[in-house]
Amino acid sequence: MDAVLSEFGISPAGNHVVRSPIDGNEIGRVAFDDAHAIDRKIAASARAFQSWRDVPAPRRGELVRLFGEELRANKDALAKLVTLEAGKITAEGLGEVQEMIDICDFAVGLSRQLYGLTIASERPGHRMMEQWHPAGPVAVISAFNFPVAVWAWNSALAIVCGDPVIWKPSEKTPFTALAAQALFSRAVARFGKDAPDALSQVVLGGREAGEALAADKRIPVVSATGSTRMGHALAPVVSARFGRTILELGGNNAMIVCPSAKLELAERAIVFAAVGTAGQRCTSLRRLFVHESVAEPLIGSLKRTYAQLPVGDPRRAGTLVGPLIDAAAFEGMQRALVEAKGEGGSIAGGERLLERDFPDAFYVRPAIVEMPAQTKTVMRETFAPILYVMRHARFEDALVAHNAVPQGLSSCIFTRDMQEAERFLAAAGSDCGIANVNIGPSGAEIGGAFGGEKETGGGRESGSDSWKAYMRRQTATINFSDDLPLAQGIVFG
Ligand code: UN1
Repeated sequence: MDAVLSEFGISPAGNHVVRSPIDGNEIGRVAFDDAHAIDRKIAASARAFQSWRDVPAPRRGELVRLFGEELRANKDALAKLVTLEAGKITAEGLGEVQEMIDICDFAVGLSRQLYGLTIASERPGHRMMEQWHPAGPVAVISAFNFPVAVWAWNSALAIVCGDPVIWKPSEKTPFTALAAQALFSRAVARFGKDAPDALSQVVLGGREAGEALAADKRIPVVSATGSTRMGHALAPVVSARFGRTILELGGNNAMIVCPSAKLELAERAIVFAAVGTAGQRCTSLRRLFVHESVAEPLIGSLKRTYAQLPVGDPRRAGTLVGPLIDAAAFEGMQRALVEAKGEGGSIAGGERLLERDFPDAFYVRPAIVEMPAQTKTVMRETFAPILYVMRHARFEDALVAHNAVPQGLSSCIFTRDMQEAERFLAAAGSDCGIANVNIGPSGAEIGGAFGGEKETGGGRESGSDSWKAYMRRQTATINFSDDLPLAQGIVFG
């Protein structure tokens, strides 16, 4: 471990113990930033903004290009850290770093495409346009489950948009954050003097650190990923000072399986989405609505697959399901299973595994829970590999149930019936930010805007025109005539 850390120039020291979910052993210690340190970092970020906003955007893109090169060169080492700290299997750790590389490429192109509109003016001899200026320091608060990719979605865009970044990673994954920051610093060193100090900084800490960033007027944009509860606490603090939030909160993602679905495809999608990352993605599949005509073969086959899933050390080749992040995650899962049972659920799997080999880590067999209806427990997001399965007879009923939960992140339908697919994507269809046909709900590409509605928070990160959230819009009108005509044809004096 120390060898991996020293590769990134990190020497662990401090009071906060960081443990690996793989075996519960200490990885190292870090020091949290106190209120003074956070204040200094915010001040440094505000200073960095003064010069970075003047650097031409394509030049800012060059820094992100160099960062992408560092990520490519250090992909394996960074992915290893993701596995150690977050417990992801190797393939998913590598996939996470690949997302970082992809968003860097996207942002480099974007650095030449921060387009505004030219708008026809109603006044003669006038030109009206919309321009996008850097917004200012952006705080990124990220969660343990995507310890580096989500920061990269935000920061690659923010840097290109002219904004310095202050990053508060999860206290469960600080080393991965420090490593990513070290790679960014290497890119800065290669870039040259026009990158100010403190363009990207890490703030380590718990809830108070996040609160300090949320409350500070010098930070116009706060992008936060985590639970809906966290969002409820944070959003009012930011909006009370008229700051802007980009929120990516809870998901309770579903799949509707229709009679015409290709079941082998549906099953592969279900397994990847429901048990990948041990069910700890925002986009994990949690609710399955199966048409009664295909329920028996699909559920039967799923149960057989689940019973044989390779659960274990995520570093070992062949493992598909690594550990839960900690004891609290395990307890949350067991609580949900007990409640679901009380509501009439019939449970397969869900038990703890490998307790003897790893007494301080929490491995589980992913659970399939057949529910008589969409109960209270099903409507709640439990961040663990539990798949609630419900049967339906009518597409309309499945769609209503699909949209009946408070969250609105990702969704999908498996069908080869064009009408069902289109109805799912239509205005009265899925109410989520992401809606897929014949693809599971997780594993979104970076090119699309990522985020969701309702309690998911409404933010959009990553691709499409999400960059606009990191900039301020200015409507500028220029009079090149010798007159002063007023808008709305007003004659004044
Ligand atoms: C998250 O879980 O917070 O779509 C992000 C996916 C990944 C990102 C998930 N690209 O599953």
